[in-house]
Amino acid sequence: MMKKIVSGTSASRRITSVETVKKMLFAQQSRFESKVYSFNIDKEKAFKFHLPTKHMEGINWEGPKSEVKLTKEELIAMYRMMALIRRFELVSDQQYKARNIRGFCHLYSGQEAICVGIEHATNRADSVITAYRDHGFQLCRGGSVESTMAEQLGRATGCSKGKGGSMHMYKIDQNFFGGNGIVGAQVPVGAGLAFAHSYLDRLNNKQTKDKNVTFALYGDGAANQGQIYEAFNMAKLWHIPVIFVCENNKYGMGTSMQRSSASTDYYTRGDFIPGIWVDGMDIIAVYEAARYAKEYSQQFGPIVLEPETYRYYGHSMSDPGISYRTRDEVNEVRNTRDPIARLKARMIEQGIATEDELKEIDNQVKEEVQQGTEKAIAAPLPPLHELVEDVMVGPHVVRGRTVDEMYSFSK
Ligand SMILES: Cc1ncc(C[n+]2csc(CCOP(=O)(O)OP(=O)(O)O)c2C)c(N)n1
Ligand SMILES: [Mg+2]
Repeated sequence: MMKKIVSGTSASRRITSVETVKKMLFAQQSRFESKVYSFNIDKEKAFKFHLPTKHMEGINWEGPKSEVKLTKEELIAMYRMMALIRRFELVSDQQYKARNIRGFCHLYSGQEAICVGIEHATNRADSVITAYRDHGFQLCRGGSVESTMAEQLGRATGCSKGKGGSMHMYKIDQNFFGGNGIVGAQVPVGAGLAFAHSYLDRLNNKQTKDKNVTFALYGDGAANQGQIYEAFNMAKLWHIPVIFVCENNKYGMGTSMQRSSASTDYYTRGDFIPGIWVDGMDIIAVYEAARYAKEYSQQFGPIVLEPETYRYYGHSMSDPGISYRTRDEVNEVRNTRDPIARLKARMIEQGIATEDELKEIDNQVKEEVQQGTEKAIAAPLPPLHELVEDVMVGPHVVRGRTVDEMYSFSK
C-alpha cells in the first residue's frame, strides 16, 4: 500500500499550541523562577534598516525595540536549543567521517542564533521553510534528536522515513516545510505558504495580531536568483505575510559574497519592500528583529530580514572550508562573535544563570545527543517496498528497472 508523504490534511493536522510547546521546552527547567530580565540592544550596532519611503505610504513603521524583556525560562530554553544544535552538528560531523552518514550533509554550526531566535518569535502555526542547511530548524520545531539523526543515517525511523537524508528534513505537523536542495526554490514556495495563510485567515476572519506568517529562508548565494525577486513582487502586490530571511553567512559554495553579489546589502535588495539587517550572532537582537518582522508582516505584507552570520564548517562535508578563507578568519569569529558564548556571557554577567547551571545544560544536551544517536544507529533500514512509495499519489503502476519489472500500488 502506498502512503502519502504528508501525514494528515490541513484540517486534521495537530498544531501544538505555543503554550504546550513552551511547557514541553521548559519542563526540565521548571525549577527556575520566571523573573523578567531586560536586555538593552545597541540599535546602532545590531540593526540597519532599508525603508523605501515611496512604497511605504500608509505604513506605520515602528521598527524593533531597543529593550527586550525575557524570562529566565525563555533564556535557558534559547541557550539549551543552541547548545543542542551545536552538539548535534558535532556528532553529525563525526558520523559522516565514520562513513555512517552518506551523501550530502550541510552543518549549521555558527548560525544557531537565527533559527532559535526566529523560533522564539513565532508560534508553530506560523510556517517555516528553508534550504538544505536544515537540521537546526528541524530540532527547533520539535524534531527529536533520534528521528533527525536517523534521517541522516538513512534509517526507517528518520523524519522522512530515511529517504530524504540531511537535506530533506520535514516536520509538517508543526508547519516546518523542509529542507530543500534546489538553491532558492524554497523562496517562492514560502510565498505560496504565506498566501495560503492569508487566504485561510481571511476565510476565518482572523484579527491582524492572530494572523499567521511564513519565514522563508535562503542564503547569500541564493540571493542572486531571479525567482527570489519574482516572489518579492507577487508578495508585495498581494500583501502576503511573508518574511524573506537572507541568512548571510558570507559564503556560497566556496565563493565569497563579494565575488558573487554586486550588492552585498541583502536587506536593501527588495527595492519596494523594507528590510532589516540584524547582527545574526546576537540571539536577542535576532529574536527582536524577527518579532517585529512578524508584527509588520501581519499588517503590511512582505519584509526582508538579513541576519549576518558565519558558518564554521565548510559548505558541506566534502568542503574543508579553508581553501577560500583562512583558518584564522574562522577562529577569529569563533573566539569573538560566537552566538552561544555571547548569550552565556550575558546571562552570567546579568546574574541570570551561573556557569555551573549552564555547564549542567551542556552535559544534559551531550547525553541527549549521545542517546538519540545510539538509538538511530540501532534502528533498521527502510524496508525495500519504501523504495517506490511516496513517489506519486496512487493508485499507480510504477515501472522498475526493466520493462517486465512492474510495481502496482493502491491507497
Ligand atoms: C539551482 C541550484 N544551483 C546550484 C546548486 C548547487 N549549490 C548548492 S548550495 C550552493 C551555494 C548556496 O549558497 P548560499 O545560498 O549562500 O547558502 P549556504 O550554503 O551558505 O547556506 C550551490 C551553488 C543547487 N543546489 N541548486
Ligand atoms: Mg551562504
